[in-house]
Amino acid sequence: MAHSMESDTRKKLLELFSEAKGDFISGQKISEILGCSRTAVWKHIEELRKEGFELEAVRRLGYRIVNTPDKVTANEIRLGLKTDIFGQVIHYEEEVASTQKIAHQLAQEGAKEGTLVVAELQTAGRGRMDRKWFSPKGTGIWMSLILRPPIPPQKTPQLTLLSAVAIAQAIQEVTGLVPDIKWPNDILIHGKKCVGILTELQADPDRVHSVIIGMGLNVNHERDQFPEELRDIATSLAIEKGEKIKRAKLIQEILTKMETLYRQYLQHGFLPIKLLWEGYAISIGKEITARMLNGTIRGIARGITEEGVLMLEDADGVVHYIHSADISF
Ligand code: BTX
Repeated sequence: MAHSMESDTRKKLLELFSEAKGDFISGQKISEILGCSRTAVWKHIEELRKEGFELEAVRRLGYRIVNTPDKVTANEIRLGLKTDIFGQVIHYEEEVASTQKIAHQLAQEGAKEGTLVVAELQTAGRGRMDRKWFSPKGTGIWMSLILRPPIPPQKTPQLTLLSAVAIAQAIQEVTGLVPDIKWPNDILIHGKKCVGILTELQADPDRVHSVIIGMGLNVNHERDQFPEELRDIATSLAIEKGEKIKRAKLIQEILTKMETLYRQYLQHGFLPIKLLWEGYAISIGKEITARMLNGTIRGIARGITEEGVLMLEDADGVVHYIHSADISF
């Protein structure tokens, strides 16, 4: 109980600073709004400082935030977050095996839709089909979002495409870079992968309990921070942009875009998302190879269906409907 009181107060304090947009707020006002003593206010401020927030304190004027750290703590993400649901509950940890694992656990325990799990470092970050996802400390965004959509299980791949669009939009907004999406779940910049999305389910055959969207973004990695085997195929936003990016800002933008698209999706279905997705897609109209568990097909990618399934036309003119595969050009 004491703990949740603490974090409620902290949340309010950050909201106050967020509303102040860099202006001073008097200690008096803060203590009134938070309903705590001036000494308690001072203690909260000290704690924010320990987390890397730079706060200026001036007599008679009060406090103001001068700079925020490049961290992905719950506080950092909350400061200025404009969503109603996504990221309103944040579960942050410094180091985890995989944020997916924690999100699954929380979902099972009844976590609310929009709950976000985020970590600085993953020791066992995972990709699709038990592949590994390289998730070093402090440079990337490693997070999982819990959704509870009222849709049947077979439609959940659409949420991967929705997430890809949201992330592409957010990257574009924050960095000015224009990403490409490679069906179904890769986001590339200048042909190299900088984002991976992993969608996992807790479901009965006819009912979804939760969808866990895992998102991995290489943000501030330098080229030599990638292991040898990834250096030619992976990139980071900082490498492509030539400057570092505030990760919390990007997370906020992703959550905002995702919430907007998710609302549209629940109201109007997949079609509006499909149109946006096609705007970023690079595989469509090209000759590609799709590798699946049960074989390989080469052909021309004709587009995606209204369900988000890839249509691949082989040399005989037969169209194959591909639900899950790895694509190469
Ligand atoms: P994927 O199976 O499409 O891609 C995995 C492949 O991508 C690997 O086999 C490797 O070749 C390459 N790869 C590994 N790490 C990186 C990296 N950092 N950047 C670029 N390429 C890489 C993609 O799976 C889905 C990844 C989801 C990751 C998120 S992070 C938060 C959440 N927690 C978790 O454990 N996974 C998700």
